[in-house]
Amino acid sequence: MLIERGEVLVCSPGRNFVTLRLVTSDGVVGLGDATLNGRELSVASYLADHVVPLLIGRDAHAIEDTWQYLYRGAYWRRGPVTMAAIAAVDTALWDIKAKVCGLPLYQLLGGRSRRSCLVYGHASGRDLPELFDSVRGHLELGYRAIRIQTGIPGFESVYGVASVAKSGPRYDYEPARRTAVPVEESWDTRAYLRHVPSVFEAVRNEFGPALPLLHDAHHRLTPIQAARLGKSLEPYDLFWLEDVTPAENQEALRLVRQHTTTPLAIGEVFNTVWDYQTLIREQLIDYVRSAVTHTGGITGLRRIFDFASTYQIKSGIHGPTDISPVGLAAAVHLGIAIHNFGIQEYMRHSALTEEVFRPGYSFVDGGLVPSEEPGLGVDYDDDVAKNHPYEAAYLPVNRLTDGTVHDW
Ligand code: GCO
Ligand code: MG
Repeated sequence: MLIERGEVLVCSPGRNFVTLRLVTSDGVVGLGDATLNGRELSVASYLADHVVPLLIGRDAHAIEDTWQYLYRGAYWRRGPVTMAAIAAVDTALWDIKAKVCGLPLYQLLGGRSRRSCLVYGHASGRDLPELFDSVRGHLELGYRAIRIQTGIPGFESVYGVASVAKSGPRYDYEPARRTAVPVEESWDTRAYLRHVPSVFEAVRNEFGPALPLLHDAHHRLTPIQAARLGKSLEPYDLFWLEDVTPAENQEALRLVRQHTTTPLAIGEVFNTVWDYQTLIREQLIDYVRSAVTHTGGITGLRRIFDFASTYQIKSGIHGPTDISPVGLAAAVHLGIAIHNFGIQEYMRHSALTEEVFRPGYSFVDGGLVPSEEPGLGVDYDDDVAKNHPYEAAYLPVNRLTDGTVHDW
């Protein structure tokens, strides 16, 4: 069974998505997600100009060989654009193989290790009353673990908090804006560090000790600031504290780790197992945050999880709305199969997105359950998609109050 055709599909049902569709000589169709928020067209070009032409006529079953061919064979290896493109090919080939076998994809990854993948949702508010409403809304929807983000007094917009108040429980903060240049936000680390512990104290007082709570510092702290934050949050028993430092400096986590027992999660901007080498070998983190979409697909992420499992480090797959339903479906198939599953991020796509991508996974009792259809269990509707063409959008740029560019 040979790969006969590859189509790169770009659509924007409220936000941009890049999808690869591979079609075999037997007419079997596979889908892969290649969405890289704010840089979508670079991956679309990498796929259309440099990858799809190499796939035509290749054995559709040779997943590992194709992965190595695209990774080692490119000479210029790693990086988010390359690894998102490889991810899309890899995921589409797994989708095809599972369809040919007539099995849901997780069966090819070893079968079920659990009934469902526990997820966490995103509660946010500019202040405590708004945050509490958002937490309650999530609990009513059935969430059993919740990420907590709030505004910082004196700051207009802060990462993870919708800039306009939203009614209803759905968390639909999408940081990428459809503007010609990125919007700019501002930041003060000292104000943040003073504020966050009081937020968690209030949430614990209101919602009790049992609810798993998470928090994302979004790469903004130095190692010593991160250590202080981890320590100050210890009384509130976090499930994890995410991306405390810009972790391309893996050794920085040694200092953080020496000072706090708050569990740490890192990796949404990582692309390969090499990005985790020190973090995993020295047991500097507790959860691996990568997405199938950004780490070379199921093949690439499985490699990272297997390495992590030898150190009791668990999965925490990145699942914001910029991972398409195709990428999320792949995550759920992988998460249900691996032994070292931790938790899955689940923000919920808009109804319009789910009209373009018809996902077969379901949200039951606070967890995601994969589709039982052969393959990934996601269909792409070209007719709906063509009414929603690409629109340029950027993630924000962050500045300190004196104007210095800071990590966003
Ligand atoms: C998360 C993330 C996202 C990112 C987004 C960037 O934890 O889900 O931090 O919200 O900001 O994926 O495109
Ligand atoms: Mg994050």
